Amino acid sequence: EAVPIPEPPGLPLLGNLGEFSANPIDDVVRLANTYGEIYRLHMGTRPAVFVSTQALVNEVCDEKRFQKSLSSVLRIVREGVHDGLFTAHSDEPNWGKAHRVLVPAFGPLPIRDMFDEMHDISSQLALKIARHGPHKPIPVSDEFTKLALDTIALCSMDYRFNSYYKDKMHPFVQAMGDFLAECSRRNRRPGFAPNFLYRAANEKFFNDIAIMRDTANAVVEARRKNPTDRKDLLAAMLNGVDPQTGEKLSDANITDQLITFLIAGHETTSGTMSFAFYHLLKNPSAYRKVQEEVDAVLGRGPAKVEHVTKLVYIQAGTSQVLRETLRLSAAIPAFSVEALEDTLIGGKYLVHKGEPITCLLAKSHLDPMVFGGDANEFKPERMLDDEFARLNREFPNCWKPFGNGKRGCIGRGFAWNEAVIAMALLFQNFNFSLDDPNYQLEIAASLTIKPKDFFMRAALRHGMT
Ligand code: MNH
Repeated sequence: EAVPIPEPPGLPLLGNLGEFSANPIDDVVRLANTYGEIYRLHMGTRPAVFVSTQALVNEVCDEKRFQKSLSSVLRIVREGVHDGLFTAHSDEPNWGKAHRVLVPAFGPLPIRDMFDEMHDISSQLALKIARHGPHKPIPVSDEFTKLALDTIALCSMDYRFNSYYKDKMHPFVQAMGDFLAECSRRNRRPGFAPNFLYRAANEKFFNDIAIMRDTANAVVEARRKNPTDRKDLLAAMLNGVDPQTGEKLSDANITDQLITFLIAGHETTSGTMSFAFYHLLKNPSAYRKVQEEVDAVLGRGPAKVEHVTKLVYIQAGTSQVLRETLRLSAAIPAFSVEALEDTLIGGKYLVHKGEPITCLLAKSHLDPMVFGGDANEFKPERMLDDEFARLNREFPNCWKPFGNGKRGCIGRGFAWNEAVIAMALLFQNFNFSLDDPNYQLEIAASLTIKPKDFFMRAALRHGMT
């Protein structure tokens, strides 16, 4: 009954490593286009299965049979952040402990309370754009990276990177980008390659990790010097007691968590916002609807916390745009699980206990069985609440940009609020246009994706609000 899983031909020892270019996501999508709903590669000697339809993704999202896998690139990321929340095995004690201690800090009420600080950073971006004037090409991904890094650090750690007041990105951003890129390269390095061939790269890898740890430790240091009664993420890390074990997080674990949150909390949100602007600038009717929604909710007055929920519920506006953006351009374009026991998936493909199965969102989010013949088009209408609910009911796990189950994203509400506030402020104040009307989307990929060399312009609609 078992049918063999297609395997592209490879070489001894190297396996299929020859398939990979500088943009591994493009490569695995290309292989899905050739080999279909499931295939297996050999990363050197390590097997790796890739699934790319809603039906197979749905099956492997069953937490009774599958769990989050760290056999893929995340096993390398662990060298930097160990058993931090993102890279811990589900059965490692520090995962449960940190999960219980940190989840409350990202609940709806704490996030609502972050409005003023999210607004603060968004206004910095708006003022900067206004002062540069309508002819300045805005490097979209860079500006949103600053927004997201400053926002996560201010809201959850009361720490100001003040990225908009600096010419260069904070060294953390460079170190993080290089670290993630190196993780991806190491993941595609043949197992037999002797270490000395990579001496310079290895030195830089550990130096980048040190820069990230220094940044995290500076944040903790700043808090210890200036005690507050804020109830933010950092407070939860420093003072929180796990109800189950009665223990607090260790200092080393706090460093791991801070780096994890600084990385996970800004790479993805900035990519999502950059893609949202890309899709809106390429789709004038969707752009118009967001504009109308923002004008209807905010008018010319100051943005307030009550506006956020209204922007989330009005039809075919900001919220649907974010959902559709995360479908077509999921900032984390794949995540991996593994079977708890050898098992058949799709009723016929044998996968082995522990071998990573990567859910290719970049492909399953385009499944024509779910999204129809226009699956590749940007249509926020399909994300209206009723339609979105129907899709998720009829095709469970068809939309997975925040990962799965108990290992799903802890910062989803945070990211959503941040993006809605920033978009509201930006649309209230500016008319945006493409810097190059013929811009063709190119993807810059590390563990997350962003539009590459993407520039827009912004003209004030009226005086700043
Ligand atoms: Mn987030 C896990 C996507 C914003 C912190 N996040 C995940 C996963 C995905 C994901 C996918 C699961 C990865 C896996 O299975 O290996 N996250 C996103 C996206 C956005 C995002 C698309 C924005 C848009 N994430 C954020 C923000 C924060 C954050 C903002 C922090 C404030 N995410 C996390 C953490 C985890 C995670 C921490 C790991 C949770 C766990 O495993 O317990």
